[in-house]
Amino acid sequence: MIKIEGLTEATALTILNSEISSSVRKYLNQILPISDEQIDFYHHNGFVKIENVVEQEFLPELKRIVEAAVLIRKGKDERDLKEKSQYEQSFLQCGYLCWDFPAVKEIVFAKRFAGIVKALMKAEHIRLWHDQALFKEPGGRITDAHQDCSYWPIREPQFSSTMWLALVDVPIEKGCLYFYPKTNDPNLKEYVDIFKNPHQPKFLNEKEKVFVPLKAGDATFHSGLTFHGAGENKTNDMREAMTVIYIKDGVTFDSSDERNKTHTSCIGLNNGDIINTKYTPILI
Ligand SMILES: O=C(O)CCC(=O)C(=O)O
Repeated sequence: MIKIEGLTEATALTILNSEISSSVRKYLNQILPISDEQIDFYHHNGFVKIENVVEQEFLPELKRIVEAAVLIRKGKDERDLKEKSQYEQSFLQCGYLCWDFPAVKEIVFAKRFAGIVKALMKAEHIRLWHDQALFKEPGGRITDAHQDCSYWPIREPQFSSTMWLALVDVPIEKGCLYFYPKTNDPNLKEYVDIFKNPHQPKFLNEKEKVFVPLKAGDATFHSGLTFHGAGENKTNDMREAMTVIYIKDGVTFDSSDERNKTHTSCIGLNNGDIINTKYTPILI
């Protein structure tokens, strides 16, 4: 049974049924400029850390909204961590929250975040791919190393990017992300079945592995190609992160892999179509 400090189902519903404050709404839609060095770092290494994507003044409201949504999605699950599948022991995964909770939609649709990806991808327009809160429970196991694009039917995976926003401080011992720099190479592909039967791709043993601890409000952005994972949560507190995944406008649907071709975000598309569904609106 998951517990989030200070939240009950009733208070969570009140939060989710309330309007986001006008100051946070304004903040979420202000563009945050990033530097050429940050853009170059992202292209070179396949990820970049950006500090203070959400400043302390604005974070508590965002954090409470995401926590409330997670509690409503997962609060009825009575199982202990040990009773869960190996995959579920890596994180509580709550996807497509923005379509159920208007307050979460304000966060997921924020131009502040999409604008960073627009700059990183040097794109004209950015679409939403999907969102997911990823909370790692106290005692939660590692997140096995993988490449996100394995699970996504996108023909141009170099134009997909995940924002992983820390809602709490995430030091190494709480299960921060680790990345394998420079694995954002279209020639490096290996499907890791993190859901049922994870393995460690052999070539990763030769690669550098970089842990990226974050302070609350910091975020990392990683390419859909970049191999990454996360450590265990050795603390007694929940590791709380919100992710939003973006694609460059114009990327196309690739239905050639049976394992991912029924992805919700591509509903109704035919092979080769531009990804433009009700789940993938233009954000900026
Ligand atoms: O949060 C985690 O433990 C893993 C996150 C991840 O793999 C991702 O956001 O792509």
